[in-house]
Amino acid sequence: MCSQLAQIKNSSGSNMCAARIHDYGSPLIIEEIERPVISTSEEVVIKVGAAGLCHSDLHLIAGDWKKNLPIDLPKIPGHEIAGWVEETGSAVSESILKKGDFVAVFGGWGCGSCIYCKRGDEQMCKRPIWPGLSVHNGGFSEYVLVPSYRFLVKIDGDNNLRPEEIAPLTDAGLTPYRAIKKIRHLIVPGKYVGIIGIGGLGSYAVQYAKMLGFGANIVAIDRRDDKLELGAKLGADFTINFEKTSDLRSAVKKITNSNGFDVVLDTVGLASTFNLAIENLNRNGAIVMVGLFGQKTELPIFDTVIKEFQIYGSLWGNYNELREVIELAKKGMIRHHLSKFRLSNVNDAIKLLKNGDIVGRAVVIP
Ligand code: FEH
Ligand code: ZN
Ligand code: ZN
Repeated sequence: MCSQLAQIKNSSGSNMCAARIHDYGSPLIIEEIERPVISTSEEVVIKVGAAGLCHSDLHLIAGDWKKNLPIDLPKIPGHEIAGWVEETGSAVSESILKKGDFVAVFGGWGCGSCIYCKRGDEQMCKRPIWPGLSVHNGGFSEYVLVPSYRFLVKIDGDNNLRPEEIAPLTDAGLTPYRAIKKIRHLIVPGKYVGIIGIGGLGSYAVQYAKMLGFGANIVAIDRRDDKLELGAKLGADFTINFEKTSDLRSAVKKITNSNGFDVVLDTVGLASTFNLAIENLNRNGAIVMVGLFGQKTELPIFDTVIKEFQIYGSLWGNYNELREVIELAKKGMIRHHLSKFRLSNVNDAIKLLKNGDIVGRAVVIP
C-alpha cells in the first residue's frame, strides 16, 4: 500500500506515509502526504523508528477530548516516538546532533520561558505543545518534525536498544517513573503499594515500584488475568483481579494485614478506580493519579482529613526524568512487553487496545 509508494517518493525527497485522523470516531486514514521540511533553525526532522500507542491516542481519535484538547484535523497522532535524525536546522551543530543519531523524542514541547519550563517541567508548560495531541503532528508516520533539538535525547553508548523499546519509554515508561518518584519516600519495607491497571503504564510502574521502593510489597490490580500474570512476572508480590473478587475490601485487608494500601498508583483514572483506591487506603496513604479515563469523582471529606490522605496528580515526566529512564534501559534494568504493528495495521492495534486486548504496549513501526 502507501508504504511502497512512499519509499519511491521518499527517495525523491518529498512524500511520506502517515496515519491521520480525518473524522473523530473513524479509523485513521493511511495516506501519502508531504514530508515535513525544516523551516526554522532549531528544528529537526526525525525518521520514525517506532511510535507507541497510548490510551490518550484513543481518547483523541474518539473525539473525547474535543473540548479540553481541541486539535485541527486531519492530524497524525502518536506521542511516544523514537527514531533517527534525518535533517537538522542551521542552529543544530554536529556536536549537538547529526544525521543518523538515534534519539528519543521528549513529548513536552514547552515554550522554554514560563516558570514550569524554567524549572525543568516543560511537559507542564503554560502554552504546551504535545506532538500528536495538539497543533503538531505526531509519530504515526515515516517522519516527524520536532520544533527544537532541545526535545531530543540522544541515545549513545554501547547498547542494543531498539526504537520499539525506546518509544514507549517516552510516555508509558516515563509517566509512572515521575509518579513513583513523587511518593518514593513512602515506599519502604512493610508498606503496600497498589498499582491499578497493568496496561502499558502499569507494566512499567510495577518495575519502578520494585526498583525505587526498597522492600515494599507491590500489589498488581487489573480485571484481566493475562495482565496480572505479566505484573507478577515483572515483580508484583500479589495480584488482585478486581472483577473476579466479590469482596475487594476483604481481599485487600488480607494482603495488607488489615491496614490497606500505603500508596496507590491509579493508571486508569475512572471514578470506580479512584473509589477502589480511596476505600482501601491506609492512614496517611497516598494516591497518585495518572490515568485519564474518567471525568469526575467524589472525595470522602471526613476520611481524607481524619486519615490525612494525600492525593497527587502527575503529568507525564520531564526531560531529565526521561534521561533517567533511558539510563535505566541502557543498563538493562527495564523489561519491555511489546506488541508490534506495521503502520498500515495501526487501526488493528487501535481496535485491540480499545478492547483491552493489548498486554504491555503496542508499538507502530513505519
Ligand atoms: C494526555 C493529554 C495531554 C497531555 C499529556 C497526556 C498524557 O497522558 C500522555 O499520554
Ligand atoms: Zn500517552
Ligand atoms: Zn513554558
